[in-house]
Amino acid sequence: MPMFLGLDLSTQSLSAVLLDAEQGVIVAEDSVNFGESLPHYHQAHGYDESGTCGTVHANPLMWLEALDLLLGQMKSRGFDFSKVTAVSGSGQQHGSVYLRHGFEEKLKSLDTSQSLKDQLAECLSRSSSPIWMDSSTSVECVEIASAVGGNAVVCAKSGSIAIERFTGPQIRKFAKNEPEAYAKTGVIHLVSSFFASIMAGKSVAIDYGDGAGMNLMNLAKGDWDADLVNATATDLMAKLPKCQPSIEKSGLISNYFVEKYGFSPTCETVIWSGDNPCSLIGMGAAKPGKVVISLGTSDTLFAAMPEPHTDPDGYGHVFGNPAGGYMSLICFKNGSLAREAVKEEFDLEWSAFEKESLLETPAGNDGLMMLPFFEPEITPRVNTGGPVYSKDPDHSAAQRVRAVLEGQFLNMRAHFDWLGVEPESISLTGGASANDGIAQVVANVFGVLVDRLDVPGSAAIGAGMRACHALGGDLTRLEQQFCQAKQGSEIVPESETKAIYDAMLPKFKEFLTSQQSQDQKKSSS
Ligand code: XUL
Repeated sequence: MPMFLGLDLSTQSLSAVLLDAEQGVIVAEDSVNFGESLPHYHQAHGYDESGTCGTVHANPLMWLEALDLLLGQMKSRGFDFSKVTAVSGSGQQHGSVYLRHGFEEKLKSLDTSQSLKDQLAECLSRSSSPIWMDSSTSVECVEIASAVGGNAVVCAKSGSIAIERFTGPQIRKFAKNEPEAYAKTGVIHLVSSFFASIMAGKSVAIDYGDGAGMNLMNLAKGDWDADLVNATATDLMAKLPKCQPSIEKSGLISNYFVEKYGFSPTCETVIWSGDNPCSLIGMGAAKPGKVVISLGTSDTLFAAMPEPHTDPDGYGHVFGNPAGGYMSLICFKNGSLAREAVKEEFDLEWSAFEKESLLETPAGNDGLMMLPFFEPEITPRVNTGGPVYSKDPDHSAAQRVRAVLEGQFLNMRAHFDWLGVEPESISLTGGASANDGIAQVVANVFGVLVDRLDVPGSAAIGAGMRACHALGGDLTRLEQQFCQAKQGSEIVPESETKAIYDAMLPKFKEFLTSQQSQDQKKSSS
């Protein structure tokens, strides 16, 4: 029986799903939450919250400990790893891990009587990993862009302008601020390729999906761009793994996993990709036509792209589509972050976001608009110092709930025109997508049908599907098996609401622009 394991190393947890590609069913799933299961790292939400000036790092040892914990937990629950034909994975995008020369040798000689964390700690040349939430590299972005002739050049080459959370600017900051540690670094991995290397027992490639989120890869060539790499840091080319299509196999699984957890020595490994590229596969959206909104810590909107074209405003990105070709992605930092802030402010349950509760307020919220930027936002780039309201801030909890949701989805509508897609329907994924009230607001604001898939965790499932695809599995068949809309999950837009939101959109854009110019004045004074 062909079984494929998909792992997903996200911001807050490490999850696993096992796909039976014969029967088309998920046979097992399990997860470890970093904050709950590994409290000794003091990273309750998966990252160090004490960073200043936009610095957000996580502890890579926590990720390694989570991998041993998850596999050990699954084994003790009776999971038989010997059935796994191939394994691949998905990682939170942009985050980077800095490893000394000798990392590869260490991987080859791992001792099963010790943990990954204890054995690999000495390989780190930087004790923490900057992650996607880091916005501390504005200076480095300007430096890289001006070195290659401006952001239009960076965007034409890499699919995005120089972006603070992207790996290139993060590497530049490290090389500038800690030159000795940078010099001791033999290889720089993404979160995804770091874990892919652990599984394969050797340093493996970065795929086109996640590699495009670095401001270092030339999208058209599918390889590192010498100008961008040289503009980023000295000797960087020698520290980058290879760049490869997402479908590449990376050899048999490391003996560590065979001996310790009972994987078969013939189990294949497949290179990993980023969480959004993996979700594209897991949502059955690999071919152009489907628009996906993922509601996670950050919210993202993505779709496969027949031809790459870039966002003239510089907020959106073009990545490699793991199934070949390209995908677009727009990331909104204030996703669950903002919804949770409103929930906590009024001490609400998630039921307050459900359909019944939303009936307490009308679509359009009687003209009350909210810019839901509890944290500095990246799409658009604005730091309002907290949420901003178009009317007196003395609102009821119900008004505030509607305001945050309408603000989030109007902001998405305001920033996705460059994709050139008129969605006929939207597929929702991510933790909050199960909530019918939230799904209804998405359907109403965009004026299209919304569906949810029958499976949780599209990134892990996408990773499992990629593992099967790389071993010759048929992607169309896999989509039919694993990416069907859940019966009864469709949410139809309510009549008349489209007209309300069509009228509200220009007002929202105006409100947003006025706040952006206030923010610019503040930061230049
Ligand atoms: C995408 C992005 C986030 C992370 C979250 O550009 O930064 O969606 O991938 O894991």
